[in-house]
Amino acid sequence: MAFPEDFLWGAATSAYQVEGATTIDGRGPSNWDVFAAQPGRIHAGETADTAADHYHRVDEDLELMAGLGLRAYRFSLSWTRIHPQGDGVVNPSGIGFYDRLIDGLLERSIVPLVTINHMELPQALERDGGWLERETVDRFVAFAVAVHDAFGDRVRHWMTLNEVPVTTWSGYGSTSFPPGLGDPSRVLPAVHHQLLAHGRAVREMRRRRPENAYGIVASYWPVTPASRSDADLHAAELLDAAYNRIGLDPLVHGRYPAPLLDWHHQRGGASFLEPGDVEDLTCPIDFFGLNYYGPIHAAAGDPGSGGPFVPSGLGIDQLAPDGYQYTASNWAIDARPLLDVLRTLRDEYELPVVITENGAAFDDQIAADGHVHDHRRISYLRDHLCVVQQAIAEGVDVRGYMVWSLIDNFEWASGYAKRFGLVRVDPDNQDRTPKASYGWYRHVIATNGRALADAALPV
Ligand code: IFM
Repeated sequence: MAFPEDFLWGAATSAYQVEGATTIDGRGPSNWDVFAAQPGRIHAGETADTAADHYHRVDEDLELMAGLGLRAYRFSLSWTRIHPQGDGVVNPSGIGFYDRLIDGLLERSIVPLVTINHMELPQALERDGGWLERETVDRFVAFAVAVHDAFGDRVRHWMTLNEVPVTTWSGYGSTSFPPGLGDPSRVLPAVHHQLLAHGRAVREMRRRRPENAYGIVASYWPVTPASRSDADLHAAELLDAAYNRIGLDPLVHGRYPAPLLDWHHQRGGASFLEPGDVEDLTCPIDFFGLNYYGPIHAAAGDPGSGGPFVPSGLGIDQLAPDGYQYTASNWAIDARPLLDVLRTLRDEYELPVVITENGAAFDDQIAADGHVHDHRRISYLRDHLCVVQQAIAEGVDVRGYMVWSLIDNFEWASGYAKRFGLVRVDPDNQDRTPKASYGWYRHVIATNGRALADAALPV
């Protein structure tokens, strides 16, 4: 069992989580700047003002990528570095920063994979209603076209948005992301406008450069019901619709999952589909960017129940059953359901896949010898890569795999408490220390995956 010779071995980050430099060189305020400044929103009152200081350390980070032997690097563009007010007026320094990053990647033979927007919004657009407004769709399309015009000659792989369902449930359904609305009945309209923005942007970009590849990124959390009772099965079906199918069914089948639409209308949610929308949603894509972390276990609950991933309102309890190991984020570790997800993407959605995120947070410590022996991360990555290898052997068209994340970064409401990186970033001075997983992954890449079978590697 081998990986294709042109397999995109990569690592990923996102702009807000690594760049820092939020107030210089013409960058405008993003909704996360405003949200993070509000007391009680982020763990320990932390902000992303410095993050991993990637903006100033881009050359050092390019060298880390080259040292790892990366064939691909997935990153996102800060909307307000380029369009500071979200109104289409360009800040040339923003373009300049990404020119430098993209050229640095190409000089090192690393394929750039660009996410146009990863979970943030210009505050100017948030103030005017954010994704509840159709106007934001037009603003996003203008941003996508502008960055595609600037970088589309060098960037071949484009992803419009990252994890629309998670972002929207967290910010509109719940209060852990901006705008912190906590009104589940607003989730579907806000999701719909983002998917519309995606489809229209793909159409515009493809018209300009049909030779490029266009997709979208979403996480897929396989849902396991607590029992075979009707109530638990229904809870699992609703959660699967709310977190997984909502991001795919509209784009491929042109419709929202029925259990979710029923739930929305029962709650008195407004209708949101307008003539012509389905045609825009279903604009064909070339690949699906899959973020996989693990399964969710769900049971029927009362209207107030929920969990880290399940906002109250769905009437679903999220469980943490025995028999699993958990990451520092308290996410169950299980690589096996990834195989079913990949088969579903092949059989039901017929989409080629790039695994755009996979990884885990652990409480990494610097040992007395000065190294970070993150063997649990190595074991996590190895198990998931073995599943990817099996899926490829079964004929699933998986074109690449990106570790989340290249470097430790700002993990949204968890601040700097959750560390996902192959490279440790000191929270006080942002110094970089490659972890054991960095050396392990370098070996896996150098052998095009054959080292996965190597018993001598640390596990
Ligand atoms: O850090 C996030 C990323 O921004 C989106 N996918 C999941 C990661 C880990 O929580």
